[in-house]
Amino acid sequence: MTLSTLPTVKRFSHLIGGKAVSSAEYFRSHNSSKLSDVLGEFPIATLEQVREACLTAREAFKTWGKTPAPIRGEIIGQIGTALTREKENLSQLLSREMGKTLKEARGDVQEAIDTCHFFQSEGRRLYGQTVPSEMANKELKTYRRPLGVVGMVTAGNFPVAVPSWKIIPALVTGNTIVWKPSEDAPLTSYAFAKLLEEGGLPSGVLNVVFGMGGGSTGEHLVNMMDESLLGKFAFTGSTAVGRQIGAIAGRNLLHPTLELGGKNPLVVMRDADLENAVSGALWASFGTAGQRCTSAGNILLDAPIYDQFKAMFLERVKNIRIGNPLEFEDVLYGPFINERFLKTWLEHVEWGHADGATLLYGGAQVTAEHKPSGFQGDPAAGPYGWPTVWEAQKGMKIFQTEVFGPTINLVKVDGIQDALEVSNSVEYGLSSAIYTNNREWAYAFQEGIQAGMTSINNSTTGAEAHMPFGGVKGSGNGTRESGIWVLDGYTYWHGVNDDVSGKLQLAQMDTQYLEPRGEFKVSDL
Ligand code: UN1
Repeated sequence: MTLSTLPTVKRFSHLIGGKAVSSAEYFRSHNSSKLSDVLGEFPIATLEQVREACLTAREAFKTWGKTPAPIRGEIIGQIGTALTREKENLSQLLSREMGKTLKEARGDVQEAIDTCHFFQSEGRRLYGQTVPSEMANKELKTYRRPLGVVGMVTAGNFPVAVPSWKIIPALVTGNTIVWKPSEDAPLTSYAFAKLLEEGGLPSGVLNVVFGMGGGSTGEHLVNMMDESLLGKFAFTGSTAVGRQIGAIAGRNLLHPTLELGGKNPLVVMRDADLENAVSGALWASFGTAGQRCTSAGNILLDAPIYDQFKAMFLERVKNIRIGNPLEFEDVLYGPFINERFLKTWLEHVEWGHADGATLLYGGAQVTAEHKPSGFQGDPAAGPYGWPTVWEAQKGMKIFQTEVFGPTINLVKVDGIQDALEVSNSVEYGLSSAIYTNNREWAYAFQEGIQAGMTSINNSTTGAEAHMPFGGVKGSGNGTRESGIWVLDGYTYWHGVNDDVSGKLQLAQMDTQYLEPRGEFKVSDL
């Protein structure tokens, strides 16, 4: 095939101020399950274009920030309607672009719809308080105010749900946005942005700039904090990049939202329902090919059930169905998001060997010559990993370090206190889970675990759209997404004193305090 007969690839644009804007340089997005299927070409925004997007958002903020919150909420409702109508098409596209199963892709889109439902009505609440004053004829009131222009950088593993956790609450509270979506899922992000626009957002309220992260568009957007063009930054991604963003935000006195990595423990106690625990562990380890920040990183097994769980788990692992999720709807997982994720995962396999961990199963790329029995279709069409199971110990590099891939460590512990100590020895603290029917152990875990989220008798994944999402330690800076808690991330509190007395009344000084009366002693009775 000569160059002139190659099928043309559709070119997409940035969305800045309601206009399609192009750049000199482009990158391509591929179908994760079929690398020959090119989904589109996307421009790489320059520093000047990112600055232009921020200035556009700043201009739009003047009107959007003053639009009544219930009206902003109605637009969020209309976005929810548009997403519901396009749910199936968007899910198919999402699955094609980043490789998660259709069931999960539908969940990803549904999480954004749920977020719209929640925040549509938040536009009619967004409560402030009336507070009693210590003086007569004085009114005290509090208001939530928007922060201005929010810069956002998001990851490719949840290309709809996770951006929606930032975009929807930021909009309903009156902020405007410059969003740099993941270079791993640009077409899904573009489609999502068009549905957001369809909901009725005025031009310039949501601006989308495409490109890479470090040294490219993402970094330019982060640097806009130093140019005082942003009032807030929100990021989902690695702990290393989160620390850099946090430092830049800090010197500009901004409080960023940082949702970072995890190495989430899933504990199985000696009394647990093992069938249920094995199902939860299998899903937490291998769902989305392990590419969730809530995926299980270590399975901590109480010593008396270690061997039984290991046997039951490995039996299930050997039968996992893997393949192109658009061709085979019943697979547990599909390909890596792209080759980059496969490469990092293979390096992680090497660490496991260097650590001296015992490889119980997998540990390699799936190829035509070497594939698991449950593999469906053509392994050469996309980057696939074997489900991989290690026996590991606290302190090993594979025990400590997050990796986005179908890999899990079995770690032996002895009793609840040991389970807690081993769980808390990683530097992350995002999600966690325990399987037990002993109330005291479940309670001890809930109280002792260092994590932002805990499941009892369920997997480490599965956060709902109206619960606080986020972690402690290396997993974030304490900000929370979703539910009412996210509102604090996108607003500041404005306290207003309204004095209607017509005279100068000084708090603390002119306050009419009443003296206590004579002392009363119970012993005098
Ligand atoms: C993520 O992996 O970045 O709880 C988010 C879950 C999903 C969200 C995961 N609802 O697994």
